[in-house]
Amino acid sequence: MRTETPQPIRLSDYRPPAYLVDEVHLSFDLQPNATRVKARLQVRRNGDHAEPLRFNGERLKPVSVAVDGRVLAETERTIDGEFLTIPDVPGRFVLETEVEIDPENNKALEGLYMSGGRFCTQCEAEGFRKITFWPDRPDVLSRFTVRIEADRRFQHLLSNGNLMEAGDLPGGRHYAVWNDPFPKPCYLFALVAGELDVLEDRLVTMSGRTVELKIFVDPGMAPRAAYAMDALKRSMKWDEEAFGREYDLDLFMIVAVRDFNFGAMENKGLNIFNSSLLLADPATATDMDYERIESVVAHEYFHNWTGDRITCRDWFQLCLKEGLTVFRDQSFSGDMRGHAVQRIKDVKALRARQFAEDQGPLAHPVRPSSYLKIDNFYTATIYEKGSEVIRMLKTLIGPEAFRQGMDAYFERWDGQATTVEAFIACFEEASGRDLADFFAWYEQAGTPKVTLKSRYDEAARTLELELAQETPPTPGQPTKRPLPIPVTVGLLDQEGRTLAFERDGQAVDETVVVLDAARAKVTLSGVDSRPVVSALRGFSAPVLLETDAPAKDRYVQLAGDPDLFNRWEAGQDLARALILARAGGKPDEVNEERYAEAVGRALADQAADPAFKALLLTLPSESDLALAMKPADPAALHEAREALRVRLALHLNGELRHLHTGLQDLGEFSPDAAGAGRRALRNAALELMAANPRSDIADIAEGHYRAAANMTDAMGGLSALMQIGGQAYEAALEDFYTRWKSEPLVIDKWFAVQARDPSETALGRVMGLTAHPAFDAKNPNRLRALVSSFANFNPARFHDPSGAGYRFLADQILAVDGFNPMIAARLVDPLGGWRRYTPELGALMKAELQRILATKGLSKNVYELTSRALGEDGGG
Ligand code: B3K
Ligand code: ZN
Repeated sequence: MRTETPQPIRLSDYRPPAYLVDEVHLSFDLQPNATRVKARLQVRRNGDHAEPLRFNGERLKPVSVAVDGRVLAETERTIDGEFLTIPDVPGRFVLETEVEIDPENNKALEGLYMSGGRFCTQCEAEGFRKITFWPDRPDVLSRFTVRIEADRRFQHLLSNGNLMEAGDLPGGRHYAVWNDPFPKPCYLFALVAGELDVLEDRLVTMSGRTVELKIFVDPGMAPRAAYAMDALKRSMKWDEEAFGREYDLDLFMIVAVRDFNFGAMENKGLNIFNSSLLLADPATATDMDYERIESVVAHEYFHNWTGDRITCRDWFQLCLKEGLTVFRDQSFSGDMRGHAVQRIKDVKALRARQFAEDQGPLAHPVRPSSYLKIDNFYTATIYEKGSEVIRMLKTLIGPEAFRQGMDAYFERWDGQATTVEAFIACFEEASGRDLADFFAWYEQAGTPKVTLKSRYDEAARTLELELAQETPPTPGQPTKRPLPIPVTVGLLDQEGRTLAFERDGQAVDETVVVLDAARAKVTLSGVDSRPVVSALRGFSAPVLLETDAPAKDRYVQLAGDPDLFNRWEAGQDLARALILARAGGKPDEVNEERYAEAVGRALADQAADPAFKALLLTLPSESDLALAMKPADPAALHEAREALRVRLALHLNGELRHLHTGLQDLGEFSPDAAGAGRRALRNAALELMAANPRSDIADIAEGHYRAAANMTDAMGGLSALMQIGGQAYEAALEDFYTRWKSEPLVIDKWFAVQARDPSETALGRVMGLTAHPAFDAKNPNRLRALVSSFANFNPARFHDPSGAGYRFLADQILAVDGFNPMIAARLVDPLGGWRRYTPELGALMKAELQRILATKGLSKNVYELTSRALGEDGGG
């Protein structure tokens, strides 16, 4: 057990940096096991104080430290594994340090490390301190010049900014010098060195400047970067049009690496990507991969303004760049692929991850107020809920004021590190509104529950809406205040036609009701007939909505609510209620049948987009359902959900087969939204057909797999076969492996599909796969494919009543924590919700958390999440 309890960092303790670094010259002599880093910093005392200089530095082997050219004796400075401290320094001086680091043995993948024989870096949030001594905090902005020297087999030598100089050196070595004219925090520093192929293109910006675009990838992979390049160009143009933001350097580079802790990183002018989010061709990538590549390329590019040009004052302000940039990438994807479908997908992700977070021990506000390891706060709340908050802001003040506020923000804060308060102030000025109440969205954790009751008065032709809100307590926040919640409302008549009404004397089809107190009443007039209320259209606020509307209203909405989000939502609500009823021992067969019929009618709608229909066909996920069942019983939910799937499959047999045959892709593959939508619907049809117990279904699935001309269809076939099981599945798995064994990204999919198998034998299989020669826990993609997929997407088996699924996960966490704490900590989450499950399961989950916490030498990352999950702060 730990002997000392790590101390949290608090927002209220923020102090400006004691020393600033205006300029730095870094010089790297790259050797896999012994890289030398020389740093020459122009340091300046910030303010009038006599504090010693204290710079971060971890896992650095010091060689020398000099102030203004004089090497300090060991008695004149302290280096303790966390800090370099120099008690006595002048007001302005040059600090020169030299250290040695070991990239080859850096398996935490933070700082400078090696992936696939190449050097690369990851510095956000606190990795730069593993490269050199530095005030490693985002509010120290410096101009970087970087010299890289290496053996010539490391063919490309890359860093941020513009290439100033390059050439050969004696002894088979070469060098390059880079300069980044934009001051930046050290977390945006990047370096890459190695043998890479490059895909090049260029783009003329809105002011007529030509920007060189280069994507560096593993040798032979350049053609697979074509889609990312296309997405990059579209993103650059979109940011000019939607936000007036132009790219600022002459060169923009992206590098793909195989070993990366998360998706991608927005280093200034040199984005580094997990190769899974960059490389795609029809044979090896699914439509979902294409979609994610497009959105992540956009996200990292958009950071150039929201993150790089304007950064965060401290890590508590993380949502300032992340929530805002997610909002920007979601808007972009909506423009590219259709707003309704995009919105549904975004809300599904929000509910699955963020709502779950809010219901667990790790619930925290969009702007948290304390942490142990900032790595643990790259959460769905900061990202996804952070984006929802911006979206509500735009709804509340309107698009013009929103754009004006953004313009003011870019203008005022360019080149600086700032806060959420400063950001919101720009919108207060632009809209002339007091946003003090709105700010509570940043400070209060938890998902508000909104209830809506409606009363129609036929004689007066009025509809009274009575709204109320309540946010349940979250750890550390026992009482909650009301938030301003925009609820977009429209009305339908009983036939599903739009019903116009009046609000404050104005005739409208839709209105935004702002619920800004615990309860409120609003009266809509001119309502000609008893309406169906379509509320929270487009999911206008991240809340749980409960209404007193009868189920029949949902059927009207499912048949034709013009708000496609609510049309989809109506189907999900109906399905959720039926599954929960069955899981609770009260199956409602009549309405199950009615629901199947309604889905059939919705599928027949010729006007509806296939991508939308694919979403209609998919039932709420088991983890979504688990949030609605108290206490959650994953086995009962799995069975009940399967039962509804079987009913749908039987009832819609004809339609599904028809879709499956009719939507076959005959022409050339196109990754665009239209092509992807058709494939999504065809694969969703197959997925549902797989629930049909009839024997010819296995043949159809096998045929689908064998005939697949692209990875989307191959995976559609393989996962349908996985559900059916048996010989055909085993044969397909073997075929798939043999065919793709030299393609790591495809083999990740092979692991993931097996991890999601809900059949009884799957846990044994998953455990066996950890010994497979292709399994490598040191590669985060591979680990995620097997272990996270199992724990997050296979509730039926993860929650095995024996507790074996939990034990497996805890063993993995402990093993991975030995070399990669950031990744180990991400695996804790599935155990964190133990209080939401049946007492038997909860106790088994808790026991595994306790076993983890009792382990010696635990990282701060895993310690923080485990102790919080247990509701303890120390663990003794
Ligand atoms: N800013 C990075 C995330 C860094 C995570 C560090 N643990 C990628 C992104 O959000 O764009
Ligand atoms: Zn980001």
